[in-house]
Amino acid sequence: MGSYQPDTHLSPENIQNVKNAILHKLVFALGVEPREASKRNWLNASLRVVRDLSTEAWLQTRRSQAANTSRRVYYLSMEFLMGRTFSNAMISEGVYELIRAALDELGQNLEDIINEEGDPGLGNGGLGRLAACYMDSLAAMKIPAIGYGIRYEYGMFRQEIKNGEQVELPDYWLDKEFAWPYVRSSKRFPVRFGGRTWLEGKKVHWQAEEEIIAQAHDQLIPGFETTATNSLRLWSAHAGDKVFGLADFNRGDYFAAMSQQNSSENVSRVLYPDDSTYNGRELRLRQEYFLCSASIQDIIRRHEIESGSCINLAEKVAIHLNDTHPTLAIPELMRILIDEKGYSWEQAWNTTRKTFFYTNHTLMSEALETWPVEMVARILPRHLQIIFDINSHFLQEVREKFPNDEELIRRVSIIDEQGDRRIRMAWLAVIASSKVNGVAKIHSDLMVESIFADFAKIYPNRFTNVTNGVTPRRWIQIANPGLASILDKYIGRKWRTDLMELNKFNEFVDNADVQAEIAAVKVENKRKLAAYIEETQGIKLNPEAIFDVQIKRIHKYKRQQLNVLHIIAHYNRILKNPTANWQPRVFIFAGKAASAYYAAKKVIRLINDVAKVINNDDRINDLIKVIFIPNYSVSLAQLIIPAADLSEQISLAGTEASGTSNMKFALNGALTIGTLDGANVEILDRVGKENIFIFGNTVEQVEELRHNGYSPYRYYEQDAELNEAISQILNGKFSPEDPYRYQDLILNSGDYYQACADFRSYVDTQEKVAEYFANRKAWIRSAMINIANMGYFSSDRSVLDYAKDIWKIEPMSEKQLAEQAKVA
Ligand code: 4GP
Repeated sequence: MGSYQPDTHLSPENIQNVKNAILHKLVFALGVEPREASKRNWLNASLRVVRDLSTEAWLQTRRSQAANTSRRVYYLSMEFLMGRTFSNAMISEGVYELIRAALDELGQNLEDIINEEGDPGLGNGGLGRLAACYMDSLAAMKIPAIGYGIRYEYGMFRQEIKNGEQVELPDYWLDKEFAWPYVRSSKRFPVRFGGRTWLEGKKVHWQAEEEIIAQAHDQLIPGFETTATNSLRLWSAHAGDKVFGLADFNRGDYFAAMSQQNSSENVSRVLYPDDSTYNGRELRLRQEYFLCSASIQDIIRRHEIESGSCINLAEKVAIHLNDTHPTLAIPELMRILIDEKGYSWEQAWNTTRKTFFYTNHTLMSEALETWPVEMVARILPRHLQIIFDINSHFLQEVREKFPNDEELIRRVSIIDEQGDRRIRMAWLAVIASSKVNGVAKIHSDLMVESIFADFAKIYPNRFTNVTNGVTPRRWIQIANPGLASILDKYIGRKWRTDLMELNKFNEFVDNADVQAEIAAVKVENKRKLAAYIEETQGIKLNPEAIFDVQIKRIHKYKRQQLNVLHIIAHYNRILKNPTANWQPRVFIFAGKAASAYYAAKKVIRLINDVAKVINNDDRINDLIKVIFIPNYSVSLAQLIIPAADLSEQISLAGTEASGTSNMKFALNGALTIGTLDGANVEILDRVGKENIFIFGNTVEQVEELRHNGYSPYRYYEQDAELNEAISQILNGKFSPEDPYRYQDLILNSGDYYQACADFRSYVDTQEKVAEYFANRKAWIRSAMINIANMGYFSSDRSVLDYAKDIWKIEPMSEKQLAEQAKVA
């Protein structure tokens, strides 16, 4: 810890000081008297106290980063799913117990206060949560970094389930006061849209027709037990005074002018609720440019203050693109360097292509962003010219390397000339980045064999892999304090910042006492989850049952429908043989479906319809319960994951880029049932095949089936259990009031993700799961082997890999972190 760090021992004097500090914030920052303070007031007062501690470190980190000669990385992402701040900040500053004691003396319960905090849903799923884990790890690993994103007023919608169906409600998270971020009134940048360009000599001018202001909001990202405290800077859009439709204003039509203001501010109004499918709407393009333009201007401003000019930008700046969403940062940097700083095209391009790095998160073609040339011409006319220029330089290079291959030129051109002409954002990202990576080994391999095969030929050294990871602070220490204290007792505390320390836990997997402790913590976590479900849904669960969990976005490729088919088959088996020695099971689902994704919403309804029938069937004597937990969030994941026995990772092989919940589950001692897809493959390598349940077709087999004309009917006809389950769904057994509800769901939709092909292997493997669970000692031992061998999947390891192999950044030392320089 740095020298700024206060004494955080649990002494009576320190407790008194913290109490005073909280009371001071309550009165003088919030204007509330203690006797009238609500839980939220106590939360915000306490958050302010912790923020004061982080702020000193934050200011010091900014000074020392400015003095540092190494690069800083700027992580651009349209999504950051940060989860709650308070616990994380307290553990980073080492004051968790101190705050607990102080609040206790003030008559407040820390857990209640923690649960008061909202959970901003500024992301859809994996990509946004990964960005949050990386922010945490970059700070903990002392890597100089700033995250850039958008402060959406409305995050991901709030999901309610009504009559079994998903209902979307707006999530206006800003109505709950949130005392953590700083509004940086001096950090404002104009972002321009539309208008026209013209040439004057060699210089291009851009006369925009609209200008809005990006305003910075900084969230502190305190590194765990280090001075290093990075920033996450989120932009909000403001109309400023330039957007007023001048004509309206002159006519005195104030209201018409104000409506223009509203439409400008729409840019940061709401997160696009989509995942893995691309939704090419104009507002989204404006949002993406808004993020890119404000961030690039800020990066250049900071660099010029620190370095005196723009000249050595690429030596000091690495810009990371979290998927293609921020790819417009590339032409924006080119534009500023050429049009505003007077660089030649070559100088600007040389700088740009050394500065950018790009991570691909999905191979699904429907997720690849493309924008109509016509739309970009209208909204970003100057950027369109730059993209055309980049393309023509690039195609010339390709022609030189591969003469007479016009077919190749057509495929790799940034402009897709088929139909309405479109800009392929992934192509632009690849061409302008020094390195491009996938997020798990199998995904990175498939990436160069499939979507980027041509580019891998043109740029053989550009592609690499960095397997995703998750932060052990949030996903063990905060989510599972019981497990954290067992680990502390047997292997010491260092796993928090060096997760490979978990290897030492391998020594204890045969120790009956430790096994009993692990088993007890698991049951305790299951009780906690069961209590939540009973309170919110009135359903009682048996904590001795297998807790079989699938929580993630609802998407066909993730195959929640395969899980449901197994539940129905299992139910049918019990009904046919009710007295057999069945293992009780609780099937738990959570996740949101994009609001326009009809099939995914139907799957939610099917889960709830099946739940209604099975949960109320006395004949099965509570041997099965099916639960759908509404409104999935980071906080809910923190409650559910530590309580899981079985982790469902059942996507069709070749479709899930990595997955990260698979890592969180295994780290918390759940066994995985999964396909050879994404990071499951690497989890298998580490835990060994005796401690994971792998089933289903491989990527090659999936391809072969597809090649030969896959038909789900073949399986339906040949497999009696599958036939029965599907027929029941189709005949309305689970929706008697509307028997045709699911006519279009499985067979008739063509089963693109081959659930029917993997059904037999899945069901047989589930049977092995039940048998294995009956031998509780063996199961717990396997759970411990999972925990002990998950060290590799720390996001600390991931960001250190990025720093070393991709960004070429050295982590800072505490000594460097104590240095001073002018703050930018
Ligand atoms: C997700 C991928 O689907 C998931 O496999 C991966 O673990 C995660 O990114 C982080 O790399 N993709 C998205 C998305 O969330 O929006 O494309």
